[in-house]
Amino acid sequence: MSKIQEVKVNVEEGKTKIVPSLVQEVLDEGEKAEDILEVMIKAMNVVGDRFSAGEIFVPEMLLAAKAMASGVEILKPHLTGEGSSSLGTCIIGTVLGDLHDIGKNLVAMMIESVGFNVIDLGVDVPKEKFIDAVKENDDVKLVACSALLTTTMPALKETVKALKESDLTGFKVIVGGAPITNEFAMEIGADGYSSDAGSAATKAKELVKELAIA
Ligand code: B12
Repeated sequence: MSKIQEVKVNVEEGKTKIVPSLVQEVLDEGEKAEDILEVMIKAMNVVGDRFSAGEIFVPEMLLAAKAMASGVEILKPHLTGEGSSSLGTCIIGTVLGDLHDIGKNLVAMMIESVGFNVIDLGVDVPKEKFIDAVKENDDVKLVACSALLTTTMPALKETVKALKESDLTGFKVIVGGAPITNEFAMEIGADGYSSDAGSAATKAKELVKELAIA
């Protein structure tokens, strides 16, 4: 088995102690950080499928998540560039009722790397907390909301609605997460959507440029 495949299998099996050193070895062998991230995301899809099939349960899913997070820590400096220019503040969080944060953390990392000052509200964030964060922080140009469960899509909708109906201005709202589509994002009134962390950073820059033109 190739070393990169070993990373995948060890993430699937939740081997938090092995994954960081294995990721480092694969990097040292010259493999690209983006490719290592891709196999780890594939590993999480396998884990999700096994969970759906009733082969594994929440504790195993949690271990796999921890293993992936430990690998991402090693990849971090290789995935992000030098965030030079200041594009303003981005408030990010996973919506109310939802505890998934790996994707949100990757998005935060990539958005930071293109020059935003990122304030991460964490998981299970009520809409009021997003609103307060916009009020309490300077130069907020972007609010990014994540939802990973079909059951938390309504909370995403409520959050976007609350942000848009508030008297706060000067920022755009971007949404994402596995069950979210561009169509749903537009339907609930978000300004932008992206399917992955890399394109989220590009979209974030585009949205803030639109703000400057408006
Ligand atoms: C790990 C995991 C967990 C862990 C989460 C740990 C953590 N710290 O995140 C734990 C064990 C806690 C968990 C719990 C549950 N989970 Co879970 N989980 C997963 C799993 C296996 C991986 C998720 C993940 O990290 N993927 C990897 C990351 C990199 O991908 P991502 O999150 O999609 O993010 C990318 C994009 O979506 C996008 N993105 C994400 N956020 C944002 C935000 C913005 C603004 C933008 C632009 C883009 C963007 O960019 C990211 C990077 O490329 C998925 C299966 C899957 N294939 O996704 C199930 C899955 C999401 N879980 C599921 C379920 C059912 C649950 C539980 C309800 C199980 C239970 N019975 O208790 C609970 C719910 C808990 C809760 N209230 O949130 C289902 C959801 C089904 C559905 N239709 O809603 C899935 C799909 C598994 C399955 N196949 O059944 N889970």
